[in-house]
Amino acid sequence: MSERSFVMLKPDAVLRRLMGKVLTRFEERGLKIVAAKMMEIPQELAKEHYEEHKEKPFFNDLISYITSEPVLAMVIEGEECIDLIRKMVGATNPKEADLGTVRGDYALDMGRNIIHASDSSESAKREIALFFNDSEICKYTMPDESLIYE
Ligand code: 3AN
Repeated sequence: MSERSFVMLKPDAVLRRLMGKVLTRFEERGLKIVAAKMMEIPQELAKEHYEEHKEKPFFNDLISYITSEPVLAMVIEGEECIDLIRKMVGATNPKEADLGTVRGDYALDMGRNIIHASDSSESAKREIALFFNDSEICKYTMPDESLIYE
Protein backbone atom coordinates (compact mmCIF):
# COMPACT_ATOMS: atom_id res chain seq x y z
CA MET A 1 0.00 0.00 0.00
CA SER A 2 1.32 3.41 -0.90
CA GLU A 3 2.15 5.50 2.17
CA ARG A 4 3.56 8.92 2.91
CA SER A 5 6.19 9.59 5.55
CA PHE A 6 7.41 12.86 7.01
CA VAL A 7 11.19 13.03 6.81
CA MET A 8 13.31 15.91 8.05
CA LEU A 9 17.02 16.49 7.60
CA LYS A 10 18.00 18.25 10.80
CA PRO A 11 20.32 21.27 11.14
CA ASP A 12 23.42 19.09 11.49
CA ALA A 13 22.68 17.41 8.14
CA VAL A 14 22.21 20.81 6.47
CA LEU A 15 25.33 22.38 8.01
CA ARG A 16 27.45 19.30 7.31
CA ARG A 17 26.34 19.42 3.63
CA LEU A 18 24.89 15.92 3.84
CA MET A 19 21.49 16.68 2.31
CA GLY A 20 22.38 15.43 -1.16
CA LYS A 21 23.92 12.19 0.08
CA VAL A 22 20.91 11.34 2.24
CA LEU A 23 18.37 12.33 -0.40
CA THR A 24 20.19 10.21 -2.96
CA ARG A 25 19.65 7.13 -0.78
CA PHE A 26 15.88 7.62 -0.82
CA GLU A 27 15.81 8.37 -4.54
CA GLU A 28 18.01 5.40 -5.44
CA ARG A 29 15.85 3.07 -3.37
CA GLY A 30 12.93 4.00 -5.63
CA LEU A 31 11.04 6.26 -3.26
CA LYS A 32 9.33 9.42 -4.47
CA ILE A 33 9.90 12.84 -2.92
CA VAL A 34 6.54 14.61 -3.17
CA ALA A 35 7.29 17.70 -1.08
CA ALA A 36 10.44 19.42 0.16
CA LYS A 37 11.22 22.76 1.71
CA MET A 38 14.03 24.33 3.65
CA MET A 39 12.80 26.19 6.66
CA GLU A 40 13.71 27.59 10.04
CA ILE A 41 11.29 25.87 12.38
CA PRO A 42 9.39 28.26 14.68
CA GLN A 43 9.60 27.34 18.39
CA GLU A 44 5.90 26.57 18.64
CA LEU A 45 5.98 24.19 15.69
CA ALA A 46 9.07 22.44 17.10
CA LYS A 47 7.32 21.98 20.45
CA GLU A 48 4.24 20.59 18.78
CA HIS A 49 6.26 18.24 16.60
CA TYR A 50 8.12 16.82 19.63
CA GLU A 51 5.12 17.03 21.97
CA GLU A 52 5.53 13.41 23.11
CA HIS A 53 8.92 14.32 24.61
CA LYS A 54 7.84 17.46 26.47
CA GLU A 55 8.43 15.94 29.92
CA LYS A 56 11.81 14.44 28.99
CA PRO A 57 15.04 15.96 30.37
CA PHE A 58 16.40 16.46 26.85
CA PHE A 59 13.34 18.35 25.57
CA ASN A 60 14.76 21.90 25.83
CA ASP A 61 18.04 20.89 24.17
CA LEU A 62 16.09 19.11 21.43
CA ILE A 63 13.99 22.21 20.74
CA SER A 64 17.04 24.53 20.73
CA TYR A 65 18.88 22.21 18.38
CA ILE A 66 16.04 21.75 15.89
CA THR A 67 15.28 25.49 15.78
CA SER A 68 18.93 26.62 15.69
CA GLU A 69 19.51 26.46 11.93
CA PRO A 70 17.47 25.46 8.86
CA VAL A 71 16.10 21.98 8.26
CA LEU A 72 14.95 20.28 5.08
CA ALA A 73 11.37 19.07 5.63
CA MET A 74 10.03 16.49 3.19
CA VAL A 75 7.20 14.17 2.38
CA ILE A 76 8.32 10.90 0.85
CA GLU A 77 5.97 8.44 -0.81
CA GLY A 78 6.22 4.74 -1.58
CA GLU A 79 4.75 1.34 -0.80
CA GLU A 80 4.99 0.63 2.93
CA CYS A 81 7.56 3.41 3.07
CA ILE A 82 7.07 4.40 6.73
CA ASP A 83 8.78 1.29 8.13
CA LEU A 84 11.18 1.11 5.20
CA ILE A 85 12.44 4.66 5.80
CA ARG A 86 12.81 3.99 9.55
CA LYS A 87 15.01 1.01 8.65
CA MET A 88 17.05 3.16 6.28
CA VAL A 89 17.40 5.84 9.00
CA GLY A 90 18.61 3.44 11.73
CA ALA A 91 18.38 3.45 15.52
CA THR A 92 17.73 6.72 17.40
CA ASN A 93 21.11 6.38 19.09
CA PRO A 94 23.62 6.48 16.22
CA LYS A 95 26.10 4.43 18.26
CA GLU A 96 23.63 1.56 18.02
CA ALA A 97 22.60 2.19 14.42
CA ASP A 98 23.61 -0.48 11.91
CA LEU A 99 26.24 0.39 9.33
CA GLY A 100 24.51 1.13 6.05
CA THR A 101 21.80 3.18 7.74
CA VAL A 102 21.86 6.98 7.54
CA ARG A 103 22.62 7.38 11.25
CA GLY A 104 25.00 4.40 11.27
CA ASP A 105 27.03 5.97 8.47
CA TYR A 106 26.87 9.69 9.26
CA ALA A 107 26.14 10.27 12.95
CA LEU A 108 27.72 9.56 16.34
CA ASP A 109 25.60 11.25 18.96
CA MET A 110 21.95 10.92 20.04
CA GLY A 111 21.47 14.69 20.10
CA ARG A 112 22.99 15.08 16.62
CA ASN A 113 21.38 12.21 14.74
CA ILE A 114 20.84 14.22 11.51
CA ILE A 115 17.42 12.96 10.44
CA HIS A 116 13.86 12.45 11.59
CA ALA A 117 11.37 10.04 10.03
CA SER A 118 7.80 9.24 11.08
CA ASP A 119 7.48 6.07 13.15
CA SER A 120 3.87 5.13 12.37
CA SER A 121 1.06 5.95 10.02
CA GLU A 122 -0.61 8.14 12.70
CA SER A 123 2.61 10.11 13.31
CA ALA A 124 3.15 10.50 9.57
CA LYS A 125 -0.32 12.01 9.09
CA ARG A 126 0.09 14.30 12.09
CA GLU A 127 3.60 15.45 11.15
CA ILE A 128 2.83 16.00 7.45
CA ALA A 129 -0.16 18.15 8.43
CA LEU A 130 2.01 20.16 10.84
CA PHE A 131 4.61 21.02 8.21
CA PHE A 132 2.78 21.05 4.86
CA ASN A 133 -0.44 22.27 3.30
CA ASP A 134 -2.07 19.86 0.92
CA SER A 135 -1.28 22.19 -1.99
CA GLU A 136 2.47 21.85 -1.28
CA ILE A 137 2.38 18.09 -1.85
CA CYS A 138 2.98 17.20 -5.50
CA LYS A 139 1.05 14.47 -7.24
CA TYR A 140 3.00 12.90 -10.07
CA THR A 141 3.92 9.53 -11.51
CA MET A 142 7.47 8.28 -11.89
CA PRO A 143 8.16 7.08 -15.44
CA ASP A 144 9.96 3.97 -14.11
CA GLU A 145 7.29 2.87 -11.64
CA SER A 146 6.86 -0.50 -13.38
CA LEU A 147 10.59 -1.11 -12.90
CA ILE A 148 10.43 -0.37 -9.19
CA TYR A 149 7.14 -2.13 -8.34
CA GLU A 150 5.89 -5.43 -9.79
P1 3AN B 1 13.49 9.03 16.52
O1 3AN B 1 14.00 10.36 16.02
O2 3AN B 1 14.42 7.89 16.20
O3 3AN B 1 12.05 8.77 16.18
P2 3AN B 1 12.55 9.73 19.18
O4 3AN B 1 11.26 10.20 18.59
O5 3AN B 1 12.50 8.79 20.36
O6 3AN B 1 13.54 9.12 18.12
O7 3AN B 1 13.33 11.01 19.69
C1 3AN B 1 13.23 12.22 19.00
C2 3AN B 1 14.54 12.93 19.06
O8 3AN B 1 14.83 13.26 20.40
C3 3AN B 1 15.72 12.06 18.60
N1 3AN B 1 15.89 12.10 17.18
C4 3AN B 1 16.88 12.67 19.35
O9 3AN B 1 17.38 13.81 18.64
C5 3AN B 1 16.22 13.14 20.63
N2 3AN B 1 16.39 12.19 21.71
C6 3AN B 1 15.69 11.06 21.94
N3 3AN B 1 16.11 10.43 23.03
C7 3AN B 1 17.12 11.18 23.52
C8 3AN B 1 17.98 11.07 24.64
N4 3AN B 1 17.88 10.06 25.50
N5 3AN B 1 18.92 12.03 24.82
C9 3AN B 1 19.03 13.06 23.97
N6 3AN B 1 18.23 13.25 22.88
C10 3AN B 1 17.31 12.32 22.66
